[in-house]
Amino acid sequence: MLTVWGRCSSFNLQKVMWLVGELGLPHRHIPAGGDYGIKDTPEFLAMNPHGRVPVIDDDGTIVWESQTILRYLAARYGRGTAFWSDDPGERSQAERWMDWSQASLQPDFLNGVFWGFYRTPEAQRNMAAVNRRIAACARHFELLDRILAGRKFLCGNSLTLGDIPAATSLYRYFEIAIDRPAVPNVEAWYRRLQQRPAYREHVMVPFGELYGRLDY
Ligand SMILES: N[C@@H](CCC(=O)N[C@@H](CS)C(=O)NCC(=O)O)C(=O)O
Repeated sequence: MLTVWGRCSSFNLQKVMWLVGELGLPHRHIPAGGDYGIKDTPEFLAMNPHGRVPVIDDDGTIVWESQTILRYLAARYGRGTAFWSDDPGERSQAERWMDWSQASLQPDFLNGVFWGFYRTPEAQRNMAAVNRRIAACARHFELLDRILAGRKFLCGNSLTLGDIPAATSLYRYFEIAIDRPAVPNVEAWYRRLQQRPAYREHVMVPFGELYGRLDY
């Protein structure tokens, strides 16, 4: 049985749970991190020495780092679906978007805007820095808008691992009170994803508990 640890409001847990839902994998979910604690216990640290969520235990195979977990689950359970290809060139189509998201979009959106603006109490916000990150996000989403012209998902007409990290940002990006450019193709992509039960259940999770909180 697959066990997944992490609180439902965790961005990185959401990526994993979205894929678990898409693949229809039987699993047990254990809330951890945030107010649930657990992540600093010796048992948890023995699984992930960084004490971060998500972590999975798949019949004794322990994996941490959300995007490594995505690759693991897709390779283990997604062969023959659009989530995994044994051809390295084909697989790189999705992997480049995963890595771009983690290296470029996530630092600007999740760290710069979501943490800098939403999670930081108003009196402590550095709005000059936040505004630079909002502008960087506008450029990222405008680029995605150009990529998505004439296609349903980032790598073509099927949902792949390439969509998961970037599209996990969409719910928060469109919900928080910041300036955004017009990105009609990104908005159409977001509407398409909202038709997927796994996206609605695991990504569109209200995040009010995180407002003004920097403690986890
Ligand atoms: N690079 C790691 C980051 C893990 C991480 O920072 N997780 C956050 C939640 S998104 C965490 O554990 N925060 C502490 C907490 O929830 O208590 C990954 O992608 O899995």
